[in-house]
Amino acid sequence: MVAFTSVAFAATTLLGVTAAAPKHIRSTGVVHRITAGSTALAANGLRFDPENIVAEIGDLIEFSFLPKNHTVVQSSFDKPCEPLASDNGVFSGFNFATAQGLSNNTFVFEVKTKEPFWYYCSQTVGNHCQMGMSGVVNQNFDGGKTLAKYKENSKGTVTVQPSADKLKSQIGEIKPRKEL
Ligand SMILES: *[C@@H]1O[C@H](CO)[C@@H](O)[C@H](O)[C@H]1NC(C)=O
Ligand SMILES: *[C@@H]1O[C@H](CO)[C@@H](O)[C@H](O)[C@H]1NC(C)=O
Ligand SMILES: [Cu+2]
Repeated sequence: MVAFTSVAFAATTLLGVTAAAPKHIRSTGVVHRITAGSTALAANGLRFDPENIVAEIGDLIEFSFLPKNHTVVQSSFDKPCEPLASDNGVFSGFNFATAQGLSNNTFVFEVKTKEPFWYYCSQTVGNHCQMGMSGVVNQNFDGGKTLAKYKENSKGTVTVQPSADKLKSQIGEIKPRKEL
């Protein structure tokens, strides 16, 4: 095991793969569970819970969905309620509408960098993103780019969908939800 680890490390170094974007990520086995939609009346249900988490490379982020019809879309800090310009961000698709209780499926993706990962819900009926339905993984707690600021900047924006196909998910997997 020790020998294998050092060989793998040496190979990685030779290929010049940086720690920020490793080709093969070693899974940590840690799963962070986030609920899209909340039962807290104060936010009218339009929240991710928890909405600000710290995760390591190789951790999994698993979203479960409460009513109503939420999504997860990766975004930049600078353009709230819009997908990444590169078009290769995480998108769950509108695959988790539920009338009552948690949806049967979850959306799961792996943490690939320690850079802040911003995301929002792209449901336009009720303007979820503008109402504050957004979150972050690995916020930089030293700077001004806070989740509170992201939410403030969301007001007055127009939500953009990552794809014309509303069901198309990318950079993540739809998996059956397991009762804990
Ligand atoms: C969920 O919302 C999307 C976007 O507003 C809409 O196209 C879709 O029909 C909705 N699905 C359900 C089951 O309500
Ligand atoms: C979720 O699973 C339950 C139990 O298998 C089933 O009765 C229900 O119809 C499913 N809901 C949806 C929206 O598919
Ligand atoms: Cu939503």
